[in-house]
Amino acid sequence: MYKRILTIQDISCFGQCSLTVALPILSACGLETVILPSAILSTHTMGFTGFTVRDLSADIPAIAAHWKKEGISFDAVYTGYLGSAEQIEYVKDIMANLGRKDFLKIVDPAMADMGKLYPAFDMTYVGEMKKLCAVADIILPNITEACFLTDVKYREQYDMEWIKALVEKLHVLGSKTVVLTGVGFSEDKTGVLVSEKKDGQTEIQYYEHRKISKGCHGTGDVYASAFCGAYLQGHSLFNSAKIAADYVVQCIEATQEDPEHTYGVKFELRLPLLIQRVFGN
Ligand code: PXL
Repeated sequence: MYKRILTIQDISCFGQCSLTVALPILSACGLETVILPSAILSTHTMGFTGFTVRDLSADIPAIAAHWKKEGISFDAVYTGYLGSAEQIEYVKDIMANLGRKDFLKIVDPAMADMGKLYPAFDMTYVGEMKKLCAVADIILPNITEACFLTDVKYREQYDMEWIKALVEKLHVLGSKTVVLTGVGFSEDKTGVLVSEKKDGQTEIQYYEHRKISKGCHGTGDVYASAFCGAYLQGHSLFNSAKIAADYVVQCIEATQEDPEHTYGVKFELRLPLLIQRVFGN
């Protein structure tokens, strides 16, 4: 099955995040990958100062109109870091107009980490992101993003009860499926929690794995891209969540011994392992 996915996120020219990781990972997973750059930045915004930003919001309606005229449509859309709060309305239009049968809407509300919003964003953006999550089939927030989306105070330490209540609030926002990343209950462990609403009931599955280091840039994008690749290639929700988690761990392992490589992970070196998992038996 040859599927076509549209991914909408920024191009950080340097820094191994957003489109520069999503395109190669989705392609490696055998998906025809169409890109819509939300903005172009010289680097990503964490750990660099003086980066350039060009917001491409104004170009999006004409691009979408051209696609519509050409009859170009998609099996799935996956959004990440977007250029502006105003842009989110355009993204919702694309979701409403360019989907094929069984169209899947996947939103990574990439806007915050470690208790803080990324420098480019404010509460107006958070408000618009809530609306985008409301129309998504699957959302992939980390705990910080989940807190901003639900107006819950961020915590570093928590238990399963607190996580379950947080996830329930995310469902209330509108999304049937929540893949919550970075959920760990001890120092050296982290994991991913998958929560699905089915006939009014919540079904929760949790995959715990090793935590190698405290936060590497771009791993949220590597995770979401690998998840989308595995899921659209036919793996179950939980299996896709596990494949993506294991891949991120392998990418961090490939990077951690290089003290100069602080801006992203060497995800290219572990693509063969991801391909094996996605296409192997
Ligand atoms: O990895 C998320 C991301 C994407 N794009 C830009 C960023 C970040 C995180 O900081 O700054 C521009």
